[in-house]
Amino acid sequence: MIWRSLIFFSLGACTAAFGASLSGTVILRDSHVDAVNRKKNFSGVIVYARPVGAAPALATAHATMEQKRKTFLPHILPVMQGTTVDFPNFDPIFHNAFSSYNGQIFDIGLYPPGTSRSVRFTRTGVIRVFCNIHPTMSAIILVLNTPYFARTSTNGSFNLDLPPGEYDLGVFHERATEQELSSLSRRIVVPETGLRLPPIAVSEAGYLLAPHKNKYGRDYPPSQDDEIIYPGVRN
Ligand SMILES: [Cu+2]
Repeated sequence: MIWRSLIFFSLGACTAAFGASLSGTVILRDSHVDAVNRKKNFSGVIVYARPVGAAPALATAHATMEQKRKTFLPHILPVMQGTTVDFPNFDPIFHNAFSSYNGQIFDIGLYPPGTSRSVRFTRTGVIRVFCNIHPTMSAIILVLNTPYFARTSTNGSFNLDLPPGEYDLGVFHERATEQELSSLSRRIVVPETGLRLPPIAVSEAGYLLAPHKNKYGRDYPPSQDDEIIYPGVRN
């Protein structure tokens, strides 16, 4: 459980001793998702603030993306540039996390239950993560050049601690287009007393979920083939 203690240590180091807070609420619009429309679930949006004029050093921390019950957890993982992400496999079956579309391309190979592999992410960007065995598994690693970011809770609220100063504010939501997200970027000044932003409305209009291939660029084989390819592996 070394990765867990490293995460707690790194988060504690980031949030301690900063004088100001940046808070607000994100509202999702134009969605086709039931949880958004009926339950007003506005969770999972990342709000980040990059200090103006500063070039932060690469992080040396670790973060974790678990593979459990054929699911990547968390589904969206924001990390600072330079962070090493550990991919522990808690399932009784093999997994093979990879990304080959944009951001930082990687392939950690097929690895057995109870083991972990790691990747250090040194380039900023949106990395879409898939499993080469299980087509339903997907996740996103958002690599940011700032340590100041927060994830919205169910009601859309967010809060992050940071030093007072000038920042470029950014928003990431997996079901928003790049154009929508770039229109939400703006420069802000956080005073010592903190800053509460007006509500941020994020539209999901125009977003299309693109189907993905396996790491060889081919369609996934039928699921019953898993047992043939990996004898003895329970799926
Ligand atoms: Cu898998």
